Amino acid sequence: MADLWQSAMDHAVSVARKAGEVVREALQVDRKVMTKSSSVDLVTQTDQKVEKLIIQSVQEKFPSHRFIGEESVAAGERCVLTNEPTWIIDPIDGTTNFVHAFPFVAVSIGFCVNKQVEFGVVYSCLEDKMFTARRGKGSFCNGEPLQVSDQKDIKQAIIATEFGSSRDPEVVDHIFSSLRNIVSIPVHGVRGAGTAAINMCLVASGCVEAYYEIGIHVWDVAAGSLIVSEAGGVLMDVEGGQMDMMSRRIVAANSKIIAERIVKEISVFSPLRDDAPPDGHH
Ligand code: LIP
Repeated sequence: MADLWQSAMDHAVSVARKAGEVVREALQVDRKVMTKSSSVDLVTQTDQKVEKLIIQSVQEKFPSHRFIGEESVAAGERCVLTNEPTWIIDPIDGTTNFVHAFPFVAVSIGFCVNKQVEFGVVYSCLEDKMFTARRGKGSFCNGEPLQVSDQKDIKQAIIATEFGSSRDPEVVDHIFSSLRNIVSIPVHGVRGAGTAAINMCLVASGCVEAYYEIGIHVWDVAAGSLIVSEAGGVLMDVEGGQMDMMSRRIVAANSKIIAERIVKEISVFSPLRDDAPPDGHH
């Protein structure tokens, strides 16, 4: 099996690079925006085109594999992770950035077997940085090994987070309450690249000590989660305990100490799970 997954990973890297080319070209022409769950949850024809391109190319090589894709789910497909080999795809992570030409846009491809991420590929296509991780084999950026920061003092840390794509006043209150607590620790700074995948690559690269967010989806974090853990980092739920990829909540940090410190400051809420049944219960 090990060799099979290696060839799947090689394929993921090459298709991510191709997808990145399409994204780069489209940045010049396709800025026609549509909306999904809210007026700030954006999608473009390029998201849909790139997801199709990736799925078709993978299907040709691995016809029995399954897919969870951001735009396929938006189009009504169920988001269910089984034990079968499954490709979890975000064709453009950072769609809002793409629409505004803010220069952090990623193609994110995670690959799970038995619900465990076997490899993750995040291509930051405007920076031309290819982040990769294979379970048990480390994380890399353009072939160079990655290592999380060794800073354990939260007061010397930079924390990454996002404002997300909900403008529900209650959600906004939670976001600002967490942010206020964290800024007031005080930390060195708070940053956000506008994409979960790139924020996680920044944790893996040692540029920020942690990233947390509530409201992300499995396709935003599947690949990045392995890139963080293979670079020596930890993943946690926002209430502590094990991170659940379908829960739409994540803390990714350089260490358990930093993750647990962040958890203390997060104003917690629970969005509808990615794998919630269509009748919409929590
Ligand atoms: C984005 C995430 C980001 C989050 C946004 C959005 P998209 O993904 O990466 O962290 O704050 O709301 O979900 O929609 O650009 O793929």
